[in-house]
Parts: sequence; structure tokens; C-alpha cells
Amino acid sequence: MTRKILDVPQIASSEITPEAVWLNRRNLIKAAAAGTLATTLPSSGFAVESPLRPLAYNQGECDACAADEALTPEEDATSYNNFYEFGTDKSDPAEHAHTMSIDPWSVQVTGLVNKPGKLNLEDLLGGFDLEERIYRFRCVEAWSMVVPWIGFPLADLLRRFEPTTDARYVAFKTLYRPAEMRGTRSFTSVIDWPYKEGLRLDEAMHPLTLMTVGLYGKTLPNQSGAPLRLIVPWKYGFKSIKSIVSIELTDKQPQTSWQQLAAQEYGFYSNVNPEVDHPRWSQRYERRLPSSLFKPNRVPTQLFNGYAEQVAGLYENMDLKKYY
Ligand SMILES: Nc1nc2c(c(=O)[nH]1)N[C@H]1C(S)=C(S)[C@@H](COP(=O)(O)O)O[C@H]1N2
Ligand SMILES: [Mo]
Repeated sequence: MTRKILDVPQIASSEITPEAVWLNRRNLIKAAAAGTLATTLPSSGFAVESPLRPLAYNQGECDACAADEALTPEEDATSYNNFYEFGTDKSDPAEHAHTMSIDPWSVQVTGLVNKPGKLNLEDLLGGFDLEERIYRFRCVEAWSMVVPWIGFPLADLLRRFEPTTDARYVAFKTLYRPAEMRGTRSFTSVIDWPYKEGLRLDEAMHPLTLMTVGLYGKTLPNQSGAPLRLIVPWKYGFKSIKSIVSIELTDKQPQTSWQQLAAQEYGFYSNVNPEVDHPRWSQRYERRLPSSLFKPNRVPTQLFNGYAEQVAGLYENMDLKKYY
């Protein structure tokens, strides 16, 4: 698949269904005639590739950032994905996630907060100081990448809603819109939708925990979790929930999708740890993308994915084998 770097609305005709090609062409012709190109692209219901917008950001202050490691090429990071709402093959999200409409978008912030409320797309892209953070990202399936994410600390968001003194955990939910998510309609779909994740409040408030709105200088493509996803760099990738619509502060540890599916394999903490194997495979090494059969690019996995200095204190008296 070829990706296009877009800063003006364009249609990648190779990636959309024939109906959408037709519809978009019709709209483009109408728009060109009316001189209102940007506002007449349909915003919901049809397969439209969202234009990626360039973002203004600062270089993140982050001694832990993986700036000395080679970045994974953007093409790999955005064509080899997990986003089960669009299918279970690695190529499914890049192929099908364009069917999700992300504008308008809103995120509800509820539960144990003094000021419950919501944020819309403009608030997310314009209401916070954005910074770039180059992080290692390690999937539980033992592949990994190095990505320049753009976002803001989750702590900045949570503080605006004022968590109460009873709040202990943060529960997240992904958009669930079956009409736009073919994977959720599939007979082979195993997840009890919507996709759910959670963090302890101190993990959520940690400065490395990033609310992410972009990568490689631009807004997130849909397959990467547009318009807003979590990135928790010291945990396995499935904790980094995509396309978030709900954030709820709670006093009880929330149920997560992967725990619900197989609690003995996927724990609530899911900290990257080469000493704690998955019941069905070792976690000692990882395949750094791009990785192929002939050039696997195997690198040793690090405790807390290399962020131990920053985050080990969160788990001081905990048995990491028990709380996997
Ligand atoms: N809503 C949702 N979020 C999700 C997933 C998913 O299937 N649905 N997959 C997770 C997994 S297993 C991983 S490894 C990362 C993958 O992120 P990436 O595709 O940007 O590499 O997203 C995580 N977030
Ligand atoms: Mo993953």
C-alpha cells in the first residue's frame, strides 16, 4: 500500500470502495464548481480517507525517549497494525479503517471527577500543548517499533476535569460503531465490544503516558487510532487503546477487553518484561519493524521496555510475575 502525506483533502482511490470513489468524485466535482472543496467532503457514513493534517508541536522533553534508535519507517508503522475493529490481519486496519468517520468526534470524561464534561476534536488538536515523543513500542506478540508520536501528557487532560480524592483508576473505551467497523460485525470477532482498557491513576498521571493525536508530524491515520489514542510506552501495545470516546475515573480496577478474553494470558498491568513469558511464547526478544523472514531484526526486550528508570517506582513492592 502506498501512503500519501496529505495536508489538503485528497482521495486515495486505491484504498476506498468503488461506491466511495464514485461518491467522492461526484463531491469533488461539485466542490470544485462551488469553490468550497474543504467543506464538502462527506463527514460520515461513507468510506472517506480522512485528510491528515500537519500538526504544530514542540520537541518533547524526555530523557527516556528513544531518540538514538532508528525510527521505524512511517510506511511500516502505518501498514502493519492491530485494530481488531477492522479485522484481525495486520493489513486489515490500513485497508479498512478509512470507513470510520472521525469528524465530528467527542470524548466524554466522567466518573469520579469534580468537573465531568467532554472534549471535541478541536479541543484535542488545539487545546493542549503538543509535543513529539519518540518512543519504543512493544506488542505482546513480540514485534516492536520506534515511532515519533505527537500528543500531550494524559495528566494534562485529567487535571482539567479534576479527579476526586476517591479516584484510583482510569477506564477507557474505543468507539463502537458497527456500521463503520467491519471487524465488529465479523462472525470470527471474539471481543466484547467496545474495546476497553484501563490504568491505575498513578500510571495514568505518569509524565510518559501520552494522549496521542499524531505521528510523523501529522494527525493520526485512522488505522493508528485517529483522532485520539493512548500510548503507554512501558506496557504491551494492547494497553495503548485507539480511537477513544470515553474516559471514566473509577475507584475499582476496570475490566479490560484482553483480560475478559484470556485473563491467564493478558493481565491488567501488562508491563513489558523479558522475565515473564507469555504462556505460549517467550518475551525475551522482539522483532523490530521492518522485520522479515530473512531479516528478522531481532533485538532483546528490556524490562519496562527500557523505561525502568522512569517507571519502576510505580511497582516498588509488587511481584511482577503475579501482577503481569
Ligand atoms: N480499539 C483498539 N485499540 C487497540 C487495538 C485494537 O484492536 N482495538 N489493538 C492494540 C494492540 S494489540 C496493539 S499492539 C496496538 C497497535 O498499535 P499500532 O497499530 O499503532 O501499532 O494497538 C492497541 N490498541
Ligand atoms: Mo499488540
